[in-house]
Amino acid sequence: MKRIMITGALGQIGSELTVKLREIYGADQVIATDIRKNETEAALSGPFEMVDVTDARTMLEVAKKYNVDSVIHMAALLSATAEANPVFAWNLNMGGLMNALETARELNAQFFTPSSIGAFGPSTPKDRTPQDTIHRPTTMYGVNKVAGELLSDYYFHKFGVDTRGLRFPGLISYVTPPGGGTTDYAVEIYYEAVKNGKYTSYIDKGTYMDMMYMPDALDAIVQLMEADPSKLKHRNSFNVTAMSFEPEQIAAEIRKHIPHFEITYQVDPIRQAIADSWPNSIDDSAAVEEWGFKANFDLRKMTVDMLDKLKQK
Ligand code: AKB
Repeated sequence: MKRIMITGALGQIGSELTVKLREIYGADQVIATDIRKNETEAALSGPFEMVDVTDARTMLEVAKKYNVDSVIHMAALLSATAEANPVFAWNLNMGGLMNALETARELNAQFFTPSSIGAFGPSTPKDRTPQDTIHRPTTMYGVNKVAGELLSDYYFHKFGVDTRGLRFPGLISYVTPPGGGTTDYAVEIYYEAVKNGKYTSYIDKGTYMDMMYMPDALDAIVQLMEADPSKLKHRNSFNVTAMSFEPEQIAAEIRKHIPHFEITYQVDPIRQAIADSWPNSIDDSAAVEEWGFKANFDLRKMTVDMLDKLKQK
């Protein structure tokens, strides 16, 4: 029976992942941790502990208290916030990761942490970006993600920690809004479409980025954590994607349901530069071959579900 500790459990991915893992493995088996508590299902439906990921001692104490055998490390700053505060981003993203890896090593626990399409940079091939390719990111977030992938590989080779990871694209969900990412426009557009029938995009038309609907991202984490380790050649981290689109395409899809929906543009140069340095689309064939990754939602299916769920909110 798994006993999992999640850091950043009340964040964009963590809040839904915690609930899903509790459904699969049992409420008491999943220890949610975050720097502060709120009144959400993730915080209230099972054990919760306050953990600042830069505080190694408390993290280890909590992990030992519950005798966890898996550590899922989600706490991190996203790309735009990291770019606005690079020193803080380095300390939080790298310090937090190091503490979480050390916790996993001490407890001989399995380990997962997400990487991102942000691990790629302007010199990376832009279309169908391969699994193994050039990584020269030009953002602090990207530097953190590449270093994180390498550090996770190091903990596997040096200490035998069962580290695993995914390079996530932009994740879209109606549950917990993201904060401080470059791909956040693809979430905001649905909220604004339902609320006001219009959206001003900070990402310019013609800018393609990979995206995925949250249920597919959660399934991918569970599937990779359960995958047969002997089949994994790329532990940290697998390219995964479900769709690649630009703002006009998502707007056109929304218009099928909200015909008067309007998109206008007020480009944010910082987030646009980040988006321009990332791939247009990535190749996820290693994830498909090594552990059977498959996304169920494309842009059409995701749009139907997002609008439906947001209208009910
Ligand atoms: C961001 O935009 O920073 C994230 C990501 C793609 O890693 N959503």
